[in-house]
Amino acid sequence: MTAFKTLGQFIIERQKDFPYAKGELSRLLRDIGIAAKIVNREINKAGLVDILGDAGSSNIQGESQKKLDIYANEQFIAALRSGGECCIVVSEENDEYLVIDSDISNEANYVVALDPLDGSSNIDVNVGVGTIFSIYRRKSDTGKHSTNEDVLQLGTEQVAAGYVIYGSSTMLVYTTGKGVNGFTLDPSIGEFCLSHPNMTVPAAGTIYSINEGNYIHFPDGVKKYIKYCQVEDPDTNRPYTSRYTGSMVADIHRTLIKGGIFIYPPTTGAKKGKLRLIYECNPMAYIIEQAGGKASDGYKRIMEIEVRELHQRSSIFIGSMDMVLKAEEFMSSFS
Ligand code: AHM
Ligand code: MG
Repeated sequence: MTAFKTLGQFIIERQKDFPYAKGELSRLLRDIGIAAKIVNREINKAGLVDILGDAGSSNIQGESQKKLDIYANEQFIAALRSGGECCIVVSEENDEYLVIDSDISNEANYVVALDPLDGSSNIDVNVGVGTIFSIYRRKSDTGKHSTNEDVLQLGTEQVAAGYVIYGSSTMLVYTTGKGVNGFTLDPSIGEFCLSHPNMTVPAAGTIYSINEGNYIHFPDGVKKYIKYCQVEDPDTNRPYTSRYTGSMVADIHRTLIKGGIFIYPPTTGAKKGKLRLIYECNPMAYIIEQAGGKASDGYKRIMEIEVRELHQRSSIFIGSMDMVLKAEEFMSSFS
């Protein structure tokens, strides 16, 4: 009898919690777990093989694609394709959404949105990177063509979301709307094992996480909130600590465990910030809300933002309830 619980065992145990308990979502999560292990293996040996560096092509946002971005994208899509539960994939690395096989013959009921390798510019310097995923139920009937309705769903319609962090250890953290659980990969047995059950984000944090290099381009509300974080006040433990890795997954993972706020605000050059709503902001918002935290664009709930485009961007203020509420106060008072 093993003392630990693997991701596979946990998913099967929790199957009864799922809204459509036919085992499809369980299989989908299992497939994502398998792809994560394959990507983890490649990332671990990134410095050893000729896989570092640019692949020479660009994605739709004009960012150069790293070889590992492309590799991770292919692995996740291949796992979703062979698993048979996913009909459409939205990926940061693909300009259009990808219909798995023919959408008319496809009986699969789930849409998956992916950032296959977030923070990939950090690979070259051995800082943690991650995969973010978001799962929706298909809206169109099986046997019919998929539509925009399937991919442009509100964040509140997510049935599951999670991330994998390839860091000092590799972890998979996910929610299906019944709390958040974290699993650490044990490389000796090749299994994700439940290590962080029922994760909750501390309501009051003391860490703020933002790229302050962009300070002069921030709106007044953000500038004044940063100054508030830096003011001396023993009652509120200020000045707060600043931490920013440049990998959203790593920064949110720290926020989930230690509390704090992660901000990617609007800037003068990018009115909606940088991060993408469907496969970065919404899944992280779902996880943090499920852990008792809050996710906002500075004024309103991330998961209620209307989704008009596949690669739509949104500003994000996410983390400990008290810190996000305070940042929102500054946004509405000064912006
Ligand atoms: P990516 O998906 O192209 O890797 O970009 C997203 C990343 C986030 O992980 C991170 O929080 C942010 O971009 C960092 O951006 P910046 O360098 O502007 O601070
Ligand atoms: Mg990303």
